Amino acid sequence: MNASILCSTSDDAPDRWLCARTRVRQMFQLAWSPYETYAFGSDELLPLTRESRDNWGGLAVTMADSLDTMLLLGLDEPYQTSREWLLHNLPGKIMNGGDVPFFEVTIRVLGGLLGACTLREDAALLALAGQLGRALLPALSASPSGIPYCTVHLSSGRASCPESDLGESIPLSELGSVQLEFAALAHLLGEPRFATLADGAILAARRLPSVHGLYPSRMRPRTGGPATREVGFGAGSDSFYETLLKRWLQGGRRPERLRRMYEEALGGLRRLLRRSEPSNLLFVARADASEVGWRPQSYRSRTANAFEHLSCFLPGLLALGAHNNAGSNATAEWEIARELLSTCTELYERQPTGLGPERLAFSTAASVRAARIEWRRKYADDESYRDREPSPPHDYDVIDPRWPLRPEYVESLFVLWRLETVEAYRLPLRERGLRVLHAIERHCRTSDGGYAGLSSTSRPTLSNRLESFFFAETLKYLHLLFSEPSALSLETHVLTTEAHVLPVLALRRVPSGSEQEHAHDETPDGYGVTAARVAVAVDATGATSPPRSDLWPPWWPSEAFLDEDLVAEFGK
Ligand code: DMJ
Repeated sequence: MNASILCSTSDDAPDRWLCARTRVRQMFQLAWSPYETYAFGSDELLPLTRESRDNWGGLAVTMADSLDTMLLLGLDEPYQTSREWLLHNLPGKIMNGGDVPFFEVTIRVLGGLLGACTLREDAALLALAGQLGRALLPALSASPSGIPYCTVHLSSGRASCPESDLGESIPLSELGSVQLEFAALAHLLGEPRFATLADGAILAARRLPSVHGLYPSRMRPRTGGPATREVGFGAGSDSFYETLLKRWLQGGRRPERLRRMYEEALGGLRRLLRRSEPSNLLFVARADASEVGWRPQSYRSRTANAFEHLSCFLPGLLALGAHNNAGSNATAEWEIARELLSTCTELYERQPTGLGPERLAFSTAASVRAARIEWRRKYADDESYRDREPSPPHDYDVIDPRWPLRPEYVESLFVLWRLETVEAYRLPLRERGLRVLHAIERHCRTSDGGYAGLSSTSRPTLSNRLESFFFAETLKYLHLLFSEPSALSLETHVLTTEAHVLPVLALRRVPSGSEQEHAHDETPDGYGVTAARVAVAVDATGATSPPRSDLWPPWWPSEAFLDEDLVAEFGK
C-alpha cells in the first residue's frame, strides 16, 4: 500500500501521524537501499551516478551515522548487518587509517556508535567507540593550547590544521562540538581523560575575552588566539553555542560555568538580531568585532546580513534553553525562538520547491537606505535613471540556492513541538514538518527510488550528493516529530549536534544538601558508574583561570564595550 496516499487523509484522521512516521521509515529504507547496493562500507553514496566515495577518511561514515536512527525506527535488519560490518571492518580501518577530519568523524562516526550504545547496550560497539576515541584523541592532546587540531592521522597520531588564508586555524564550531561524545565515552568507559581533554577545548576558548559572550569564528591551536574578528551563529560558529547548553544538560546541569557561557552568548545573540524589509522577519546577522568595539560588517557588504540554513537550529536550541531555564529571560528566549522559527518557515515556504536555501542575504532598513544612497550616487549623471528608485526590497536574496537535505529546520520543528506550551504556536508545527516531507518526496527522489540533495530550491534539480546527516538527522527528526513523546525523552537524553542520542549523566542530591554524582543506576543505559570521575575532571580543568591577555592580538576587543545603538528590541 502506498503510504503517501494514506497520509493525505483529512486533518483529524486518527492515523495521520502514524502514517507520517510510517512514511519516514519507508523513506529511510528507500534511501538506504542504493547505499547498500552501490556504496556499502563507503563514506557516502553518490546517488545519481550510483558510485561510492570515501570523502571523510573511509570510516563508513553513512553507516555509523545511521545506526541510532535505525534503532529508533525499528529497522533491525539493516541495523544488524551494519553493526556486524562495522565490528568486523572498522578496527582495521582505524588502526591503519590516514588523515581524517577530527570534527566530522567525531560527530558522525563516534557519535553514531555511541548513539547506538545508548539505545541498546552493546559492549562490542562501545569497545569500538573507545578505539576510535583513542585514535582521535591526539587532535586534542597534541595541542599546546588545548584548542584541537583540525585533522588527525589515525595510525600515527599526527595532528595538524591546513594553512588557510587565515593561517593554521580551526572553526569555533569544530573545537566546541565534540564534548558530548567524549564525555559520554569517558562516562561509559570510565576514562575521564576523554572528557578532560574535550572540555579543555572550551575552557581554552574561554581564555579569550568574549564579545558579549561570543567567540571568534576561527581560533589557532598553536597559540590559543583568535584567527578572525568574525562572530555569529552561522557556519563556523553554530554548534559551539549549542554545545555549551547541551554539555551542561548532559552533565546533569553541570558545570555551572557552561550554563553561564551559554547565558552570556544569549547577550551576544540579542545584539545580532535584525529585522528584514519589508516583512519584519527576525534574523541573526554576522558581525565583525573590531578593536573599536562592536560593529556589524559594512551595511553595504552582503555578509553583514547573511543568514544560513544552518542557523535554523537556533529556535530549537533557544527553546531547549528556555525550557531548562538556562538563560536569564525565558519569556524573551521563547519569543525569539518562535520568531526565528517563523523566519525559517518563510524561507521554506516562499521557495517554489518548499525547501529552504543554504544561504541568503537579508535586506534591512539600513541596507535599503544604503542601497538608495549608492543608487543615487551611481546614476547621478544618468538621465534615464536619475528619477527612478532601485527596485523595492523583498526581504532577502538567495545567495546559495542548494538544499543538501539539511536537518536544521525540522530539528527546530521537533524541539518546539515537544517543548512549546502555547497550543496556538504548537499546533501548526507538525503540519509544517509534513509539508517538508512532501516536498522531499516531490523533489528529491532519484530515478532508482532513492534520494539526493537539490542544487536549487527554486528549480528542482538534483545534485549528486547524499549526506549522511539525511539518515542521522533529517529523517530522525521528522520521525520524532510525528511520534509520541515516549519515543525519546528529552529529560533523560541529549541529542548531539548530529542528532545522536546520548544519556544525561545523572546527578542525585544527597541528604546533606551537597551535590554529588552517583551511580547511573536509575538510568536505562546499564553501564558502569563513572559520572562522578568525569564531572570532577571537568570541574578541575582551568576552572578559575582569568582571560590571558598574551593570547589575543591588539585587534581582539575587550568585552566591556557596548554600543547602545545596536541593542535590539529584545534587550541586553
Ligand atoms: C551536521 O553535520 C551537523 O548538524 C553539524 O553541526 C552542522 N551541520 C550538519 C547538518 O547540516
